[in-house]
Amino acid sequence: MASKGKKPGESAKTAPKAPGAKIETSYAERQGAGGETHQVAGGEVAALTTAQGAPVADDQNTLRYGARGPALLEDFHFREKIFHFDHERIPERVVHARGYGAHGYFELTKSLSKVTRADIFQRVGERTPAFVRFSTVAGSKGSFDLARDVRGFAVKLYTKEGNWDIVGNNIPVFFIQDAIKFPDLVHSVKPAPDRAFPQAQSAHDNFWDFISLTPESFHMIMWTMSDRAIPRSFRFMEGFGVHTFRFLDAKDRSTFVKFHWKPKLGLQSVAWNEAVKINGADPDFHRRDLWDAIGSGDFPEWELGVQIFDEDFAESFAFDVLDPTKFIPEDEVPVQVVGRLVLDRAVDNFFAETEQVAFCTQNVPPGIDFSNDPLLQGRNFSYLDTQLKRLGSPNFTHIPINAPKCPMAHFQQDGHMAMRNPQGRANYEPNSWGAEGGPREDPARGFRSFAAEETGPKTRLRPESFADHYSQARQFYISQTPIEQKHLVDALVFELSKCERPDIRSRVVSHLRHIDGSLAATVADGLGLPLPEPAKAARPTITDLPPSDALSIVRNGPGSFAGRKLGILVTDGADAALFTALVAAVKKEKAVHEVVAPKIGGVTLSDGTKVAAQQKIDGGPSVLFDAVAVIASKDGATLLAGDAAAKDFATDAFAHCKFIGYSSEAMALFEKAGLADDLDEGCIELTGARDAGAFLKACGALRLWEREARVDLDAAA
Ligand code: HDD
Repeated sequence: MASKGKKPGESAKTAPKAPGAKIETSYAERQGAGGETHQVAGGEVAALTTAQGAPVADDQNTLRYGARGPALLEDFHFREKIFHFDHERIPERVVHARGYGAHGYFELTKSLSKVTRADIFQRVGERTPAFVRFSTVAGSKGSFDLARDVRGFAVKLYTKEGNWDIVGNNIPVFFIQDAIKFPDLVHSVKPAPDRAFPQAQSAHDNFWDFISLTPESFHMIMWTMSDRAIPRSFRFMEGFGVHTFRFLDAKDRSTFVKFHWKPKLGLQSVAWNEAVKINGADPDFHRRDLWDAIGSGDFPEWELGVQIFDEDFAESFAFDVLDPTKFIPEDEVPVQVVGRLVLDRAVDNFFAETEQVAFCTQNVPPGIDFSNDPLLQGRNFSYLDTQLKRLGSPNFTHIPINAPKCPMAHFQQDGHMAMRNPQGRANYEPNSWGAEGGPREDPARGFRSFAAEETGPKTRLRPESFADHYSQARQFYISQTPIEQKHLVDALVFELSKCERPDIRSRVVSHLRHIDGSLAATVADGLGLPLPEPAKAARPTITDLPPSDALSIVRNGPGSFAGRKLGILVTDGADAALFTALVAAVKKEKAVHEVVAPKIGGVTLSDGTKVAAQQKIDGGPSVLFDAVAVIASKDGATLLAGDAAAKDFATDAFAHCKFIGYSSEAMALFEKAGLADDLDEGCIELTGARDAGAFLKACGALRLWEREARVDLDAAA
């Protein structure tokens, strides 16, 4: 198992050397460019070849009659190159098109051998290779990372008894109860078919029209309108298998199980106004974060937790465990931690790995089985089906990222791009070719389904036990801290304000009335809407479900700045001792920093030390950082005070409730930015190097949310 981090840009393999390839002169040299940009002359380097292996002498000019004549069809190198280029794209995923993946491993910390015979859960300390792809759902492949959206959290575990894919999200419930509604849900959120916008967002009529007519979606809506849908990074979000699955023990006895991934660095999200600006400043914010963390050796890590329960619990639970719009509160069935997932290796090639990886919910090893959750049953058809469209061949399992890492033997053969075919004469079974006849069934080790007894008429009927749509939505809402409730209300008001049809806005609020009276009233007020009558409800809301701390992001924060990023805005002549102490304190907290300066060439500090910048102020707004510091000289602060980008740096950090450290000279900037009278306990003056450590400790709270009441009209109201 590889466990060494690969620095971004570092390739695992070096290009193959053509035997004896000694390149005499390069194109650059022939054109008189001196080989400065084409350093191939004279060395032992790989010769450029066609895909058929023929060495290429000239890759800059097509073959033509004379210097100015027509091109020749005979130019096989040109034709092959353009032919291949023309076919580079494959269809993007119909949902979850934008994603980012990394390799790692799962390590078992607690044996589950009593409840499952799954090989991966038998031996404590054993590592299983893993590949994880995070994604947004609605946006296309080139969309921005900080859309308000569910995040996909798909894990492929290459177990010794076959690949196991836990194709989950960062939210433990889903919009719909039956897979037959999935195309409608997705159509509604994707760009409208006539105008092809809006891209990567749910703030539009079609989505809310569908939602307002689909009461079962309202629990999920509470989650997607919460800050869970604008995570700070993949590294700071939870993952959930969503459905109830089954564990099967050695005697095929079954218990139910739900899967959870818990980030080691705690939960964190950004503010909505910040998300909107991040999308402009760095549309790749999340993928860059993952790439940088792995590259710097700060490997992202999650615990695997399981909620295990039996039929008796399922019978006694207030909701149906087969209903994917419901979760089981951790307070009712505790999450037991049984292992850890570590991502320690970036991909070598995005297309080969992240784009071609094919997750399928039906990929389960012996010892794990499905429940009758109707969404899961439908998914088990859809994922296999979609891979054929996307990857173009039933042989997609031959692609290295999808191939199991355990032995495989079967009689499947041929098809497009077949890399493996049965060897020998027998490609069928049973056969009488003895040892040469190929693989045989293994009733003892092989996959066996749980022998559930099923009865009943063939019907299209939603079970009565799925009919409560609001009780858990309410439980989620009342489990949020006041600031999280405010963000949820703000999100609903924002989204519905983008709907053109007042009747859609009103219909949504009519459902909110079943969730929480003040929630509905505040949203109606935010929309300037008379409070509508409550929607017709199939079941009255259960109002005494207890709040659960596990549902709040704020209550599950890290309490430390580890893994976070400080942006330090510096100028020429800034206090060198303070700057150095700040950088040391960042390191001590296991955080990282970036220097933002008026020029990318960096600055010269008070003691003459030169410091390189990672960002020029215009390209490094404070939305890219978890906290900021402004360390300026007197002249430098005057310079910043006259710069709009520097003023935005300060005002945005303040408006997004970030901790701000500053040298006294920076007041000149704050004055011009209109902040001087508002500075609060989250704005910490750094009077000398000794204050750096305390500032970084304060940053561990991540945000001073109390400030929001002073910077937001809606909060003040
Ligand atoms: Fe799905 C992709 C998660 C319901 C059909 N889904 C996809 C991915 C994730 C999820 C994380 C991206 C995998 C990757 O990174 O390649 N989907 C979920 C969750 C659901 C869910 C947690 C509900 C609990 N999905 C769902 C339903 C259907 C699909 C009900 C269809 C009936 N999902 C697909 C798909 C995708 C997909 C069309 C698109 C690309 C792919 O599968 O490989 O088959």
